[in-house]
Amino acid sequence: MKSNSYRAGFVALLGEPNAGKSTLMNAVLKEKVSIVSEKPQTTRGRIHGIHSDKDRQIVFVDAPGVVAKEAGLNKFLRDEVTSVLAHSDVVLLVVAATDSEEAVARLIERVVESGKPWAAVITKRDLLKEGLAPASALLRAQSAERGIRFEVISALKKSSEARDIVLDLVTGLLPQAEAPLYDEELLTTEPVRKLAAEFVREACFRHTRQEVPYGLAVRVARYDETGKLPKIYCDILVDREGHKGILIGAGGANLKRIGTEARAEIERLVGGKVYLELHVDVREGWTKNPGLMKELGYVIVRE
Ligand SMILES: Nc1nc2c(ncn2[C@@H]2O[C@H](COP(=O)(O)OP(=O)(O)OP(=O)(O)O)[C@@H](O)[C@H]2O)c(=O)[nH]1
Ligand SMILES: [Mg+2]
Repeated sequence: MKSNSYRAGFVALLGEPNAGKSTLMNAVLKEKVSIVSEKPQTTRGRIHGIHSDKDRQIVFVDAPGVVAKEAGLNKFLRDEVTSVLAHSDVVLLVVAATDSEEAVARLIERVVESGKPWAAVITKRDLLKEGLAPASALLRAQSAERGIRFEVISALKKSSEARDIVLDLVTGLLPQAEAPLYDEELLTTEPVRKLAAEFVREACFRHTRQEVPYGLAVRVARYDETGKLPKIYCDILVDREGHKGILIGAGGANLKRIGTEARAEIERLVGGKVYLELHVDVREGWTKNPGLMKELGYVIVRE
C-alpha cells in the first residue's frame, strides 16, 4: 500500500487543434508516445501516457483538439473529446500562446461545465515576440475567481521545465489512491501495433499536404512476430483516388521516404530492427461514411 499522500488518476488534455497537447505529453513523459505534426487534427483517438513516481501516478489522456463540426470524422473527433472529458479525474487546459481569446473562452466554458478540477498551461511561449498571450487575461480572471492555477511554458524549447511545471500543476488535483492504476513500469497502455500505425500516419502527415493528410488512415493489416525480424504490414487508406498517386510520389519516392522514417520510429519504440511494408489503398469518401470509419477504428467504444 502507498503512503497517505499518494495520488493517482486520469488527466485529460483539452485544447484547440494544434495547440501543442501531444508535444506537451511527450515532453512530460520524455518519450514519444503521441504523434505530432504542424497540421491541425493530428491526434484522432485518445492516447494514454503514464507518469509514475513514488508519490503519484498520472495517466495523461491526449485527445483530439476541440472541433465544432458535427458530421463524419469531425463528429468522431468531437465525441472522442466529450468521452475523454467524461472519463477524466482532472482536466489540463492546453492553450497555445497564439490561440485567440474567443477560442479559449469557449474552452473555459467547456471545462467549467464539466465540473472537473482543472488547471491550465499557456504553451508555445517561445512564439510570443513580446507581451502577453491573448488568453492571459481570461486565465488570470479564472485564477482570481476560482483559484485556478495556470503557468506559461514552452514544451518545445524548455521541455524539462515544462515537465516539472505540468506535474506540479496537476498532482494536487488528483484523487488520493491506495495503489497505482497501472503497472508503474508502463509508459502507455497503447499496444505496439497501434503506435506503429500512428508512426506511419505521422510520417504521412509530414510528407503530404492540404486535404491529403486529413483523408488518410493507417491500419496494421498483419503483425508477424514469428520470425527473427518482426514484420509489420500496414495499409494506408486514402479517401480519394487522386490522393493515392500524391502519397506514393514519382517512382514511389514519397512512400519510400515515409516508410524509412516510420520504420526508424517503430524500431526506437520496440528497441530493435523491424521489417515494415506499406500498401496504399483507396476507401472513397471514408471520412464521411460511418460504416467505413468504423472499419478503420474510428468508433467510440468506451462509453
Ligand atoms: N514553437 C513551439 N511550437 C510548438 C510547441 N509545442 C508544440 N509546438 C508545435 O505545434 C504543432 C502542433 O503540435 P501538436 O503537439 O501536434 O499539437 P496538438 O494540440 O496535439 O494538435 P492536434 O492533435 O492536432 O489537436 C507542432 O508543429 C509542434 O512542433 C512549443 O512549445 N513551441
Ligand atoms: Mg495531438
